[in-house]
Amino acid sequence: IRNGWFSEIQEDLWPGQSFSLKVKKVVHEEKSKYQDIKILETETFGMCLVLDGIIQCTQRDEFSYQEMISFLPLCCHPNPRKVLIVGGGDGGVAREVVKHPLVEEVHQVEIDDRVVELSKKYLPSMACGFENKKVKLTIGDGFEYMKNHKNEFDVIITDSSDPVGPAVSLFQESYYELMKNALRPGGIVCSQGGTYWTDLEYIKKTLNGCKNHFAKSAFALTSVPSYPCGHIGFVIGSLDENANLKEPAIKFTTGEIDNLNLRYYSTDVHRGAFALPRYVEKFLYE
Ligand code: AAT
Repeated sequence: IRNGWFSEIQEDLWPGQSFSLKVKKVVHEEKSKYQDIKILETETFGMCLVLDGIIQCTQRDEFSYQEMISFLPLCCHPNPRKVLIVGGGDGGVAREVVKHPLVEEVHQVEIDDRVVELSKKYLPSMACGFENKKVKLTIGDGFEYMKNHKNEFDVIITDSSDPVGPAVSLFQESYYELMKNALRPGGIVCSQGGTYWTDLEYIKKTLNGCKNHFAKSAFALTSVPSYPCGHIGFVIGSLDENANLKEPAIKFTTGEIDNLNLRYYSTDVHRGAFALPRYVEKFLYE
């Protein structure tokens, strides 16, 4: 933090560029067993969680990411009763997943209990997800957890940090194989996948890892101003060879969307999320 500004500098993942936020106050700072954690109160984006120098979420725009990583896979599944969340220590994805009327049970495995504790204290609008009775939180590594669960979940959402540090394993092909085995028939996965402006090669590698184990796979997008390049993508896979990921299996009406307090996700936004620039479509799919 220099002259009141936090800059998200990460020379390996997004060389030569950085997004900055004007900071009112550094609310908390510590080194946990796994990462450097900062909670910042920003001038215009509300509270912000930073791990190892990378912005994880801000109060102002988190709903775009948390709604989309949750409802894209949930709405692709005709009956998502049991859901697993990997990562997501702020609680925002849990908050979204429990909204879905068919979801009965949510299991979550997060590596760093300090992220959870600090989110409960400083990011209650997200951490409220942990208070729901359907949510069972385990502290541990998502990759290791997956090895011990077979034929259990309908949907697995991987809300992980970027592929540096503890999250690297969650982008590997072997992780997709483990997820396939942890799913029930017809299961769906959705993982944070980066942006095509800086990670196109990496996205292709992750997507191919998914493709090798899932009958259907695709890349979808959402807009998040506080993430690098202002948007982020998701790698989605389905075990159902008849699935059409672009068309929701369950379509909420506008009234239902409003009742669920969804501000970003809608049936039209779901369809549009899979529309990719031609050069990206060609590079990833052809
Ligand atoms: N909800 C949006 C915030 C995140 S948080 C990512 C979470 O993944 C963190 O809480 C981190 O502790 C956790 N995590 C990292 N590695 C693992 C692992 N191996 N097992 C379980 N949890 C893990 C996503 C931010 C995206 C940033 C985009 N630039």
